[in-house]
Amino acid sequence: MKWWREARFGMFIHWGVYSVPAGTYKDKKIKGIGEWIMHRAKIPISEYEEIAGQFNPVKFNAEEWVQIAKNAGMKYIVITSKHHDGFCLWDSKITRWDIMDASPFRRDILKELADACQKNDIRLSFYHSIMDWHHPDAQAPFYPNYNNKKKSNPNFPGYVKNYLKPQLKELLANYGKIGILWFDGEWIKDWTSPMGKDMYNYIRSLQPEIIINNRVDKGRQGMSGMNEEGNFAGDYGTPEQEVPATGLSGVDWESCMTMNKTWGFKSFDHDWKSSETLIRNLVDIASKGGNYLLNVGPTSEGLIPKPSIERLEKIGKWIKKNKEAIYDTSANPFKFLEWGRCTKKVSKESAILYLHVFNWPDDGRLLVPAIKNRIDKAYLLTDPDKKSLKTKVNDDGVEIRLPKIAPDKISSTVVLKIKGKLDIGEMILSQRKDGSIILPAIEAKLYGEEIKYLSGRKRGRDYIKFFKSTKDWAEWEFKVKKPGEFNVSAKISAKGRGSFQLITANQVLNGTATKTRKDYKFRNISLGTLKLPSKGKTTIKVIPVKKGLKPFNLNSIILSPIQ
Ligand code: FHN
Repeated sequence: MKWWREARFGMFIHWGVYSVPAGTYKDKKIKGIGEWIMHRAKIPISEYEEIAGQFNPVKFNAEEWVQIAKNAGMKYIVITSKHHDGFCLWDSKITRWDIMDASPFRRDILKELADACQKNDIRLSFYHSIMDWHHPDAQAPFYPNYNNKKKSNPNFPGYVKNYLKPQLKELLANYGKIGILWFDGEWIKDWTSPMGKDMYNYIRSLQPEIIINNRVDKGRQGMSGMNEEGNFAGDYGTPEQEVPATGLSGVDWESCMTMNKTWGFKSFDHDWKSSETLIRNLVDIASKGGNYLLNVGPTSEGLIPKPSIERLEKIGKWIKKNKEAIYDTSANPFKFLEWGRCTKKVSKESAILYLHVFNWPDDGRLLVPAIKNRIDKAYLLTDPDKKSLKTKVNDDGVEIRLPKIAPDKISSTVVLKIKGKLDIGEMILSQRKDGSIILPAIEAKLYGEEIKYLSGRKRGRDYIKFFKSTKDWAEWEFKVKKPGEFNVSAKISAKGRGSFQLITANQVLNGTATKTRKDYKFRNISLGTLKLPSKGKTTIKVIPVKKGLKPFNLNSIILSPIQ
């Protein structure tokens, strides 16, 4: 895993026949991700094969794509050798449903890409779908519901033995050393965990050093990559379209994300994430010890969409200046940082912390909490002279004096070199500079049988799930630096009305959770005002109060100072 852990950043490419309709079928805009159009638009296989007859990406230039990835700072490429529609982007001897026989293009795309990757020292990897909507022994007979989770095809084992495995053998025998086999489509009824384990061993037998993701087995939905028996499957976890709130501890993991809303090209999906979001995603993921697999969906002409190229160029510019703080770094030792993120490089006798400052402090003071080491030096990574920044140790940690203007408005890197083995003291939540106190779900101590913290899944799940029991409660300990009176609110989502209390040493506030649209659509519930009269450690407790209440989800408690 060494090269993979050092790489931190890769390009995902979803490309195939689906880029021809590009989201539109019979003049209708089809909802959902573009590469699923065959299923969502219920396209009969014969019709879909005619569409393949129009797939002629004459502007495809492998060298160009690899240069775009390389200049963006990406170290590996994962391309869909075969997505769910079964169409093969390489010259397969096992089927005519491939780029050589079913399209006018008649060039081996993966071969051209493999050569370009080899030339540019980029690791080529294959995304390969276990689910296959075109093969008669797989899901084809389930038309029009190609993604049928209830039905089994009695011939599926034959598909695995005589089609899936031989094709993977072609891919691992003819295109050089492959970095990762990125399985997908493992959720179907026909695919079992024993098949996954057998497949893992089979792939490993073909290329002993290849990395295999956890979707070779079942159960990746847990995002911890644990399979149904609760064992870790494959070599790394694959959270999708989200960053687990605290990373996935103890395992390697990679967040795969789109740049707009679709993996495969859709002509009318212009909902592009900003370069700021993409760069901060990269930093956030690296700070939690993960890799970022960022997707492009090329057009039917073979071009990466211009908005994708523009963003990748901006990411590349940022990485060029900050690469030391991303590649070959490891997860940060802090639980939370008010101003940004942190990555690190540690050795026995010293450590370097890379402080990624998103919110540059107006007063020029950056607090790095809980550090107990002596500071060797602090400087701006992009300062060619590495001019030392003033540092001051106080009982909250180390304060660094920064220049007025941030070197980069998206994320500026401050290097903090420390002597000796990294020594982080007790991390206690403390009042922010603006006097506010944020108590996030992730930092609560939970008491009771059913209550639990649910972290990262789709759309940023990050909350304490309160159940019916009034024996459950959540408690935060935090440090008050500026006593006073505060407006108190709770960020809550709920399926119905749920009452609860917020309790401190000498006050009780009542709140009622009201129904919200979705679990992850939080609403700020005002709870009234609270006096925190003295400095130092304070505890707040939140407890449900009514029997039979509807479960509610608590994302955070916010105390805003009343000026
Ligand atoms: O169904 C696929 C989808 O088309 C896309 O390939 C994503 C990328 O990780 N994986 C599956 C959905 O989880």
